[in-house]
Amino acid sequence: MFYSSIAMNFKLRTLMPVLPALAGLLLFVPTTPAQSAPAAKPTVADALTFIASAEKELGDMSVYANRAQWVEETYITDDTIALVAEANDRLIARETALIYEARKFDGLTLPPDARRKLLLLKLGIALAAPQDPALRAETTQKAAQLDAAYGRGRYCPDANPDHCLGIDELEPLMAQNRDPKELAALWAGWHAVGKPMRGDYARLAELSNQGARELGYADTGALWRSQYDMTPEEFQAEIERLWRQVEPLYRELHTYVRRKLIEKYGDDARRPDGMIPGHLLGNMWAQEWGNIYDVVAPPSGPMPYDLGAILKARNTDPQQLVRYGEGFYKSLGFDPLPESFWKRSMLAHPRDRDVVCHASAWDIDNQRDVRIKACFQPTADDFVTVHHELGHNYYQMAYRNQPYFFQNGANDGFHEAIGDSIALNVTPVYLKKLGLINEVPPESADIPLLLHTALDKIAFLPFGLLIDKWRWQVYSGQVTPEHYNSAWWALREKYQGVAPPVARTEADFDPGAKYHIPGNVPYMRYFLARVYQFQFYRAMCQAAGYKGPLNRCSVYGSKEAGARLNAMLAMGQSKPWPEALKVMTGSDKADASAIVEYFQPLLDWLKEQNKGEKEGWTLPADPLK
Ligand code: X8Z
Ligand code: ZN
Repeated sequence: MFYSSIAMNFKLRTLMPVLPALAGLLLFVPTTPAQSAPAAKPTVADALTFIASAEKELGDMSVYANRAQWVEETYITDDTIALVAEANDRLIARETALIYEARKFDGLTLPPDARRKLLLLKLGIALAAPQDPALRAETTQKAAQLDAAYGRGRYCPDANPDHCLGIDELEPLMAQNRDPKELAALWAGWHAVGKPMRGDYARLAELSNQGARELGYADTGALWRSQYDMTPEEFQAEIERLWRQVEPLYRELHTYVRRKLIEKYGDDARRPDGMIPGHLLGNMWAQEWGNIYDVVAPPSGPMPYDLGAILKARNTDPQQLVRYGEGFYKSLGFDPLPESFWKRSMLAHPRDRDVVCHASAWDIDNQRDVRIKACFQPTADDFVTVHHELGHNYYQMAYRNQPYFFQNGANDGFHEAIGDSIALNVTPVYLKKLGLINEVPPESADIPLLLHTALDKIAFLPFGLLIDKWRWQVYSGQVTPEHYNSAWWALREKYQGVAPPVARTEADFDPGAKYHIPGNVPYMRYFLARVYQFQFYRAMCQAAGYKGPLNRCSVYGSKEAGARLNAMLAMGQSKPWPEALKVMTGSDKADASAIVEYFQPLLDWLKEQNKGEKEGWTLPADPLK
């Protein structure tokens, strides 16, 4: 299984009461000989045998599909695209058939683990495909082609075909360039990669919706929202509850950053509606803003150190970057990464072929063949990404002794939160231990450090929320293909208060320029993870016996914190996520109080800075109304 790509989604399973809609599945049960003769009523023993054999079969098939996808994403050719589509086609076909077959055990009283495994089997398919073999093949081909189209995406400045840039090269430019015209050109150049995807994306949405409906869901969005041990409606309410808790922090940050950008860029940053132009925030998608710290820093608070510059000056290579991350996990008591990790991972952009650079963590054999695929650069962003990806790999290794159906995160947001909760421990004290900085800055540097972290963590929240709000609208049919781009921007404007730097029309398909859309990776997990990671981090700090302001805690070297974390990781998906959360934090409720506590000193400071400043922005009329 791998985080993140298409086939990974097959293992996104969680405990849910069987949806009433699944009763409709009877209509689709393929005719088998057993149905023509009166079949003996299945027994509990039959169910256990079925589960054991389904686990073995799907486990074996997943290894093959993982290998195919690994080869494709690290060597994109028309042949590898075809191979991965075929492997996924076979896997979806078998999984779908097993889902139907499992229905015959519905009336039985099974042991709790067996019942959960059957539920996870039934609910855990994220790229649903129609039963019809031709349509299923079209689904997996479209999915593989879109993923590859993103990987192959390039921007060639001045239309010079000899000088083309991939996203791994564009990202550092977006981070460092401070010329609004050049930034707008980089932004528009990369966003053009989405354009040709629109038709394929619309077709894939149609096909996966058909597959979801055949399985008894309203649409693919409803299928995705069913993965959280609660009904899709309860999940939506949960998301809104968390957003309400954190939205005030975002609005304060937005107000402050907008003023600072206007101070620096003047009319290039000023808009009558109060929104921020999306190319000035140091990130291609304006999803994390830490890279423009220098632009928004208070005069009294330059960043005490520039981690990116330090890594660069030391010529830190991708392997060394990962060694730093591994060192943290080892200090908590986790094993070193297996030798095969170093041999088989792809940590840098190979010079001679197309690859999917977007970072992901893989578990090829559901045992210890874990890997990272990334095009790491010596930047502060990638320092965090290393910890993020290793969080996936250590989760995968921690639950490897679980039965196959339980080898997954408690929910997908947990999987995304682990590595980030570790990265929160990268404090000045820790960096000094690594020898990356010489002096620990005084406590007066807390506000600059918190502001820097908030630019990444808080700025991300509305972005994390809106990506799947858009997809849910697409899947439900509320947004049709001719409104894809305007609906995308309506959400970006509403939640982020961020506007496109150049005019957009329906000739553009800007969602395609964000990996997870062509890559078919659900995104609400990252919103959840932003909340969970502070809960996990606070719990680790408590386990380590830390007392003091949360933002200064680092659990480096604490075996107690490691044991607490490992207890949750080792459970995999064997229990509903609230139980896993309880093991880690003592509470079974997702709760933004930890993130609020962490940033409270900054929030007070921002309110002070924003005095007299008009907060918020106005929206244009809704294009759909
Ligand atoms: O996609 C990722 C990881 C791989 S699961 C690098 N992230 C999201 C993104 O880049 O958009 C991590 C943060 C959000
Ligand atoms: Zn991730």
